[in-house]
Amino acid sequence: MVIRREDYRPPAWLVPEVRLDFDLDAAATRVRARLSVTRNGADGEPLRLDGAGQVPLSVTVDGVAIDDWRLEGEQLVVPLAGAAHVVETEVEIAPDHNTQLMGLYASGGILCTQCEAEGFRRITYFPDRPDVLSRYTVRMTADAARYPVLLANGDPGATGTLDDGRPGIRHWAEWHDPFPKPSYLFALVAGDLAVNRGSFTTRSGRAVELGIWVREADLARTDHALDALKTSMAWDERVYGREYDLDVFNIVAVDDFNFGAMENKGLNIFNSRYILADPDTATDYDYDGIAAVVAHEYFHNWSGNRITCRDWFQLSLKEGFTVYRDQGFSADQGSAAVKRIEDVRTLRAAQFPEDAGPLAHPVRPDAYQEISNFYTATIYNKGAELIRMMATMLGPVAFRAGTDLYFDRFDGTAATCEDFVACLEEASGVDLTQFRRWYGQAGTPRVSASLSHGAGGGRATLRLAQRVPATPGQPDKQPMVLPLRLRLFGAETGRPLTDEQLVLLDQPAATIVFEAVTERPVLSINRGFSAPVIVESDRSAADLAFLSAHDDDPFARYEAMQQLMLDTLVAGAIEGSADYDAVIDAVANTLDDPDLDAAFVAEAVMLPSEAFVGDQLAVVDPDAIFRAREALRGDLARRLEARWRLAYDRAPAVPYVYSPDQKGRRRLRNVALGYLAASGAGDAAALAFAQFGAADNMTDRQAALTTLVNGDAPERDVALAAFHDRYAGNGLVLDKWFQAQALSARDDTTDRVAALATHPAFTLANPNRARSLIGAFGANQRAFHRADGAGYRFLADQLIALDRLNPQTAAKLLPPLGRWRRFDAGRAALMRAELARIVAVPGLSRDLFEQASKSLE
Ligand code: B3K
Ligand code: ZN
Repeated sequence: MVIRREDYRPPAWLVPEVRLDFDLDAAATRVRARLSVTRNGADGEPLRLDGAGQVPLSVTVDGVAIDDWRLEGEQLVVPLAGAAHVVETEVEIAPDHNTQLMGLYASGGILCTQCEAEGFRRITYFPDRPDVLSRYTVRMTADAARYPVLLANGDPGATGTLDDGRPGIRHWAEWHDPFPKPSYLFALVAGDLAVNRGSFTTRSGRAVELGIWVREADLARTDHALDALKTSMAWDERVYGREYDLDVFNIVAVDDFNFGAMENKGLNIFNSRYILADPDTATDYDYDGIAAVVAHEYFHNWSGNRITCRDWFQLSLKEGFTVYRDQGFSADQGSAAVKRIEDVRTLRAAQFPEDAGPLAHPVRPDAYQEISNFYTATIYNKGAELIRMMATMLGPVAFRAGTDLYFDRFDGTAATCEDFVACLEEASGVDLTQFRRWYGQAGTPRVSASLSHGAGGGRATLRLAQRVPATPGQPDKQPMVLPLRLRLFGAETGRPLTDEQLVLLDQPAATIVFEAVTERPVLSINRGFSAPVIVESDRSAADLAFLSAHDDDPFARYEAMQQLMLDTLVAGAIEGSADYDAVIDAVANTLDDPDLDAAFVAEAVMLPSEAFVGDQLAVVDPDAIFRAREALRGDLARRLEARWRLAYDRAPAVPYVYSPDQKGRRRLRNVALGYLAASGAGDAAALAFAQFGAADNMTDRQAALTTLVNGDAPERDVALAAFHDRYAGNGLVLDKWFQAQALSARDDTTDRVAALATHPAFTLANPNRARSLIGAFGANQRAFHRADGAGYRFLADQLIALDRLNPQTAAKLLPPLGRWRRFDAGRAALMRAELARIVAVPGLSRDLFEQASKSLE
């Protein structure tokens, strides 16, 4: 069934108050729900409550059992006259049979919930839609030994023990959340948990008790998350004027979780990989990710919880804005330039391909079959870019005035993307009428930029044109508003010739004239990646090399280097060889520049991914791309070997501290190690193996392992075995072991991955483990796209098996198979055959069916 945005109707009944009573047990949990309902629509409309899988054991209205209820599909329909009633239902559910990890489920002995988007209906009958906001009171009763800790949303209330004649001691706890919220923000947790406590005093003096709840054995790895939480709380007060509003804020980490984390009001539930860290088991990248996700979920308290979404088509209202907010937070913790580089890389790796493929959809979609499929890079990351563009156009002061207005006006409501844009517009006076097209039109705009310079007159002319490609269901596009930050530099002197200006390209084409340009200008455009577009310019290799050395915008400097590398790799992939000199000189210059910090250098000297090179080609040839990239990599490695050694030695391993400076040094050192291995230097494997053994932290150990896993030195198997044995008890680190092998550049990776799927430690039941092998493999361009189709067959087999357990996670891993249009006829046919095989599976989930069938179209 297709759900359409245009069909939105306000709910017929509201539920201002709800009381839930849980008798918790892993095998059979009883849920009694008491809903105070008030009519919101026309007389005669019955009350419709969503359910999924359960049957009502009893239904009462105003205390009297009724029998005129009926089931329509999974909905419980209760005929009601009048304006207000109390409706009570009782159901029984089985958390330990819940492999979908939606609703109430068990993870390693902990009972926990995940309700967004439509999981609450798997717990109890309810109008499970985000525009029904209720005050919740929750009572949980459970075995005191097995579930000593009982948590829910809001603030804690009464507790007690009871002697009801059942074996063991049972206890109960009540929680009350004074803030009306939609059902998707409901949460409870019951388990044997230890807590790392902290406190935060808000700027108005409210004392908040913080708690990070984990298994006792993991307690020592929770300090970083707790620090990140406190830093986030202070940041949101300072930057957005947002203060926390309850007396407690709890976070629980569980091992089985479908995505990163969930912003349930006052009780965030996290995938343990975004909480647990110590130097021995987590990389710098993991530390960054933890801080970003802790901040993201915390920021949702305002952008998502205090103001939620009217319907799921508005998902980017909370997700795009909250990603923008967490990006700003992370940028403030270290190098803003490097953070921007990382965010743009993510956008290009995940969102651009989505926008160019069969699953392309606007930031505010028009229709869906399964909402879980729309938690995408487009909603999240492109959504954040839309906010960023508006912030750029308004400037910081007006943007903040706009967000203040939004938070003030819509607090306590379920709002729309339009509401948000209208607030920015009203507070700033900037007309965003045409900008709104960004919400409705899918596809990545392409901008062509051509700069000419009249010989004598000193006049430079910049010709810009935009084109938005057709996407499924949207053949014709209107021109967008593209905010392009640009500046000209003098090719001879290296000096800026103009100030930076913000050009709003809102027509199909525009010409910009610069007077009195006294030397040949070089164009720096889309600085800071001010618009999420693809720029096609006619800049020469020499001009790109020039910008990579002279641009004063660090992102533009990085971008020039990337473009230079990309052009070289594309030429190499198409022609079989290319001139590497410009890249080699530019990389040497960057390595030699004493003014650049290590983190930036590391980013700048890394080659674009194989996938990104493929995105530039009319027909992707994974083998040719791999060869071209290895050739350039090898040449860079050999011709600059002395410099890589210097870079490696200049950043000696020191006792681990997670700080921006040390992180950057480790990154550069490990990039240098990778190049040394690519140079074929006789000592490279020994160097990597020595680093693997001596490292006092996971960043260096994993980098060394990755280097070895990509090669065939004898140290490879020794390191893999040692790593496995050392971390056999740590699931999150074992994920790294699987992932390193799934991403390996070796020829035999496809077969090895298939063998790893039968390893005793591999399981599809844990989403992190499934992603570490199958998800990583789908991203391995050469191994996945092996010409005989073995990679496609493997992925399809795994997805079909995973779909029976966990449709949501299976559907997330499908997109690599849907890119068949980008490949040669042979591969395309093999990919389509696997998609067709998936679609034909009897009893396939709606999740996987939607993704696979759309991918076939
Ligand atoms: N809002 C959740 C994501 C829920 C995904 C449901 N399929 C986490 C987040 O974005 O913060
Ligand atoms: Zn979010």
